[in-house]
Amino acid sequence: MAAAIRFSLRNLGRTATNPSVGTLIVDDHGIIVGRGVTAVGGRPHAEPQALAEAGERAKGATAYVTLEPCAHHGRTPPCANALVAAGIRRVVGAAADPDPRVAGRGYAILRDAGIDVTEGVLATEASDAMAGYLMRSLNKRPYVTLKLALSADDMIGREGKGQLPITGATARAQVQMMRAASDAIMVGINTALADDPLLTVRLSGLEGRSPIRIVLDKNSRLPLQSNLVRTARDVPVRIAASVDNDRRAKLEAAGVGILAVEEFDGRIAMPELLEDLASQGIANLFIEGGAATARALLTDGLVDRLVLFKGAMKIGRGGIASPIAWDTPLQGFHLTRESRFGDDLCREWRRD
Ligand code: AOF
Ligand code: ZN
Repeated sequence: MAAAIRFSLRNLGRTATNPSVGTLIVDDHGIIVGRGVTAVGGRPHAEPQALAEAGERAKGATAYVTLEPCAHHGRTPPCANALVAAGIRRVVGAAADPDPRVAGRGYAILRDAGIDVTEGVLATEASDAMAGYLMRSLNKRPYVTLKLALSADDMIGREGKGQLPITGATARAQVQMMRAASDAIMVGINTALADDPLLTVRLSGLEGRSPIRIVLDKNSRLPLQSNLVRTARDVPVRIAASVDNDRRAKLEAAGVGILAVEEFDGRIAMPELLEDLASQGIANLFIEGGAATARALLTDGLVDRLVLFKGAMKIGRGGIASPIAWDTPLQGFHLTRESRFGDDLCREWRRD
C-alpha cells in the first residue's frame, strides 16, 4: 500500500476534480503485474489502467487501491465492477471515498461478488496524500499549504524591492516540486510587487506542470509589466479583486483572469474566496507569502499544512519578521516531517 500511495503522488495536482489514486495489482508470488494512477484530467481512473497492464495475470491477484473503487457509471463502468470482471480475488483499500455516489458502495460491490476485502490499510497516509480531494469534498474548500522561508533570525524578507535568496537551490527546487503537486499557487500583492515572481515550475522533466497563479490584489495593482502578467497567456494568472477599476480592465485585457471577491473588515474575505476556488475545482492550494497573507490565513484558521524552510543567512535590520518562529511549537499543529535540503532545514506541520 505504501508503494501504491507513492505511485498515486505522480499525478497529484493534475487530476482535478478527481483525486490522484494509485492502484497496484500483485500476483500470488508478490510480483507487481499492473500499476495505475488516475490520468491527467481525472480519467481514466487508476484501476482500469492497472488491470489493462496486468491482463490475464489479474486473475486471482490482489489489488491495492489507495481509495475505495468507484461504484458509479461515468464514461466507463464502475471500477469496482472492472475489478470483479478481471477476476481479482482480494482487494486491499486505504481511504474511504466520501463521494455520495461511492461511499461504501464500491466495497459492497466487491464483497457481493465474493472478493475478499480489507479496508483502511494505511488510511491516514492515503488520506494525507489526497488531502485536497477530501477537504474539497467534505468542507467545500481547498486544502491549504502555507510555505514560508525563514532566515536564521526568523525573517522572511526585507522591506523594499527585490527577491532575497533565503534558501539554497535544493530547497528552491523542492518548492517547485510542491508547486507542481498543487492546483493553484497564491501570493499577496505585496509579495507580487516586491519580488516580481514567476511562480512557475521550471524543473527539468516537470516543464508544463505549472498550476494557475493567483494574486490577492483587491485594488488591481499588479503591474502590466510584471513577470506574472507578461507570462499570463502561457500559465494562467488570476487576481482576486474587490474593486472594479480601470486597472482591473487593463489586466483583464492583458489576459489576467478576475476572481471577483468581497471585502470584510477592509481585507479580502478569505473563507468566501476559498469556497469559490473549491467550486472551480481547486483542491490543493499552495500559499507562498507574504507576511500579511500568512497572518490572515492563520488568523482565520485556514491553514492545514505549514512548510517552513530555514536558511543559514541572517537578514537583520529592515527584515520582515515571520508570523511564525522556527522554534516555537505550533498550537493546533503537529510535526509530520523534518528534512534537510542542501544547507537548509525543512519542517512540515499539519493541523491536528
Ligand atoms: C476510482 N479510481 O482513480 C479515481 C476515483 O467524474 P468521474 O466519473 O471520473 O468520477 C469522479 C469520482 O471518482 C471522484 O469523486 C471519486 O469518487 C472517484 N475517483 N475513483 O475508482 C480513481 N480517481
Ligand atoms: Zn473508478
